[in-house]
Amino acid sequence: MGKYVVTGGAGFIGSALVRGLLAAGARHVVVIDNLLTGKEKNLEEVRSQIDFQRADIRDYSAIAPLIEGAEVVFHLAAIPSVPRSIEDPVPSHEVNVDGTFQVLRAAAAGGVGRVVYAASSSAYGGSEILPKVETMAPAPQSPYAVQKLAGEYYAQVFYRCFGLETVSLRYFNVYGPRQDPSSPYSGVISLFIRAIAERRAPTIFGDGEQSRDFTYVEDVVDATLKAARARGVAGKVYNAGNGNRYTLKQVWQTLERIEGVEIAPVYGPPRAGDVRHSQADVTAAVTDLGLQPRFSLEEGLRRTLEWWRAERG
Ligand code: UD2
Repeated sequence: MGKYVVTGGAGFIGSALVRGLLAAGARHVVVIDNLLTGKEKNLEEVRSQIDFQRADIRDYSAIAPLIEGAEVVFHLAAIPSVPRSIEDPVPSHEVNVDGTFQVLRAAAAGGVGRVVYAASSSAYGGSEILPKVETMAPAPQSPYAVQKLAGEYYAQVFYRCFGLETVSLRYFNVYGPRQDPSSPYSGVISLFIRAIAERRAPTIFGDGEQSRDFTYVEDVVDATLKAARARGVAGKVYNAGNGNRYTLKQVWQTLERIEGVEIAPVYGPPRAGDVRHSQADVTAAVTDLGLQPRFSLEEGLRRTLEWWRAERG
């Protein structure tokens, strides 16, 4: 087996992917992370099995030698969050667009076998039609959504113009262990998990009837590893979701049921750039990649709660 590179490998999803690669037998895993949102702690028990490189994806000369000759580059490094991209658009633009360009450029120059790019369900934006199918016209409604979509377009163009094999996976609201609730931009489930564990009320922005295809991190890791191996998928874009859809109210109620408590949420104003409903059509990913989501929302929430409690003793 060759060299595998994970950009953003110290992040929430990236560190789960690193574990997935090692479990699948990979022996040479290079992690590129600038530790802006990632944490070395996320890689704690696997640290000795990987080559950790603190580098910024915007810095071509730093990343090019690390990427050169890789069998697969998993490009997950990004500054996530819709509201963050509205409040502070420059860093997210630079990392998500310019950084992605530099990773693709280094991969093309370095003879990389394939790049799997972590795209986002936010590309679909406000379109009313559900579920969201890859053939729909994108309708991004935040800088973050535009940035992740630009990365997809770049990935496709690097295949068409430079022959670099790329596959983009539109991740749908991923949650699970190691998702950090400590920032105001944290994913909603990480915030809900902390709230229920501490017996506090969560804040819901809007009426709580907005819905998401919440996807457990191990399912997304599985999809990502499959995208690295699948044949005939170069230059394509796939949904990596569950195919389900839950409102925020339903997620909170599920947590209340699991924990056997009742805590009324606090409601705040709706968030700018927020998408109303999101749900993946996974037909293409099932057919072409062999996608096989295994975790129901309840099972995923139980596992995430278990992790939260173990972490905090
Ligand atoms: C978007 C993408 C997702 C991923 C993510 C990265 C969509 C549909 N999804 O997630 O695939 O790329 O960006 O950041 O575009 N909320 C609350 N209370 C809170 C926090 C959030 O009510 O304390 C709401 C928020 O207004 C939204 C929902 O929860 O309606 C989900 O928010 P999020 O930040 O977890 O993720 P989202 O959907 O922006």
